[in-house]
Amino acid sequence: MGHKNTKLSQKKVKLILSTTKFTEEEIYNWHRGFLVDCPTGVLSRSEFSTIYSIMFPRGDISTFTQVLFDRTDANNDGHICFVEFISTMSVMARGSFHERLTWLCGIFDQNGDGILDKKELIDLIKAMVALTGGNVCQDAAEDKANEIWKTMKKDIDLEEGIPMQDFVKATKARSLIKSQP
Ligand SMILES: [Ca+2]
Ligand SMILES: [Ca+2]
Repeated sequence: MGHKNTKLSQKKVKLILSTTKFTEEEIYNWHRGFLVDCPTGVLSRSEFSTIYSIMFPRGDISTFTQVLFDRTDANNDGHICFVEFISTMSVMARGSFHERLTWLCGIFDQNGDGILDKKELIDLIKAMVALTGGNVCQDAAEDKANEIWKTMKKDIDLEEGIPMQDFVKATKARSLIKSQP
């Protein structure tokens, strides 16, 4: 079992090459690093949370890591294998701001309807701030959500929520999220 999980076959490398922006050399480097943090070759939910809390020590990203774990665990077996891990890292480390924001919106669109409602937007704002090393309380995140909400509604007249594609395109929303509280 351990051997199966820790081995990086040519087939897996090919798969990763076709689905990520990494080169073959980078894939092997990431794999070596992955095995240092995770000698069994798969990450449990608690190991995953620990790694992220070390990477982002200043913000509370516990909600984010739970949601991210569920999204990264593509086959839903309760563990993250290297292929699942590197797919997520490709977007986080190599994606453009637009790609990362689209990806984050997808993570926080919890009911998967392609629309960010207010609660989803607030969770997204908290995660964005935490990931850039800041910390934001519920009230401040709500204020920011309201601010974005108002701007978006003027542009696209929506009552129910913000379609993800409009949100990602809205430069005002992007700059609001980018800026620290
Ligand atoms: Ca899995
Ligand atoms: Ca939604």
